[in-house]
Amino acid sequence: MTTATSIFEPKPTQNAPTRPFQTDDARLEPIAAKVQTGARLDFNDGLALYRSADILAVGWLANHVREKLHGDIAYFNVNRHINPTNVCVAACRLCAFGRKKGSEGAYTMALEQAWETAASGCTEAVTEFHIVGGLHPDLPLEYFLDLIKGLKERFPQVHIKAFTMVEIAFLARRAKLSISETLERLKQAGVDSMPGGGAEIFADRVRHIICDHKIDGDEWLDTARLVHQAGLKSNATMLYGHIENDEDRVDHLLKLRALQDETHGFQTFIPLAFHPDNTLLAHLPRTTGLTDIRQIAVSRLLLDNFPHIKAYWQMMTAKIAQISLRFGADDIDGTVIEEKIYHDAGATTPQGMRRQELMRLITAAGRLPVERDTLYRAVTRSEDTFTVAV
Ligand code: V47
Repeated sequence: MTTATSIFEPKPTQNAPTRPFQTDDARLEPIAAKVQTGARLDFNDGLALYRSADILAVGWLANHVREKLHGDIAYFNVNRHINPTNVCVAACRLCAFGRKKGSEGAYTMALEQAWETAASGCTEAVTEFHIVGGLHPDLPLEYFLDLIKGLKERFPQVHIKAFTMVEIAFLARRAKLSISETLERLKQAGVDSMPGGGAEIFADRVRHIICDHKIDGDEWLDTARLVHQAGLKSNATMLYGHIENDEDRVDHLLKLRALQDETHGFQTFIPLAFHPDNTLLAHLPRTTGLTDIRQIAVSRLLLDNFPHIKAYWQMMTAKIAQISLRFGADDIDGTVIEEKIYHDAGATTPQGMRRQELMRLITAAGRLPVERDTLYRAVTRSEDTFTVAV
């Protein structure tokens, strides 16, 4: 057993940048001054970071903040994704995963099947189940409560990170309960924290086009506030690389930052690159490596109150995730084992990655791999069991 340390304690780094900050882009100079003195960046700073041609200078600044917070540490976890159903009433243009009830490819797991899925395909003891799915028109809240209770009975040591703000709001409405009552029921069943999906882009103009039938941006934020007030941690995401502009992205990040000032309930921010294949926006091009790396860096710089920035390897590819560890990210996510949302939308990354391979990627980036649990406590392993530092 070890002891957890504060995220915000300065950590030592063997790779501290020896070069002073340099740039040809005069717009970055005042931003660099703010970053180096720990002052908060504003909306226009965010725009300048998105628009600067000097990606190395933007990366230098993000890396500076990242190393101040985490030194050389880069986190990963041993997790399993479970998607109990892809049946969804929302029909979002951005999504290739959701299916109408009864249509080809639609599935809903029986509870036994979901529990078997949880146990399958992994040879390493997972510390987290990541559970998200579609907005099913008929499944009652009890199905999800039984799913979680059954998982807790079978895998009491595994942290359950389940249901996006969108799913929670939908379940509450169907069960005719308030969000807080629904959260209480989910907590009692065994949900330990919430993932960050469904945030997409908060700006109404964009949201109306990419995910018209989901809760709006304010409702997503209000639900997250209630999650945090219920004593649960959550993550936050932003879907970029579709029809949004720089202003929409800065607006999204600053809204998350404002809520975090209020609740301190977010753990990790995960920028998600739009994958267009098999969606109603399939004509859009994919993001490039440079866009993805810049998004990581700008997120690290604007979200000064978020402890962690995750470069989700399955969405970014392992290679871009690895480079991101020097552009602001301190986490590459986990073993995953089975991924559907990105693979339905054309991802070519493997379905999962072994623990050893995640560690190799991190080490090769000159970082120190630390296995974490969902709450960022260090995990130590012997054979097939693990201990979490408390
Ligand atoms: O909510 C859906 C996005 C999210 C597409 O919290 C798409 O630790 C790109 O939220 N192209 C689900 N993105 C994934 C997610 C997540 C992943 C890993 C870790 C965590 C965490 C959260 O994926 C959805 C939506 O925002 N999404 N379709 C698509 N075609």
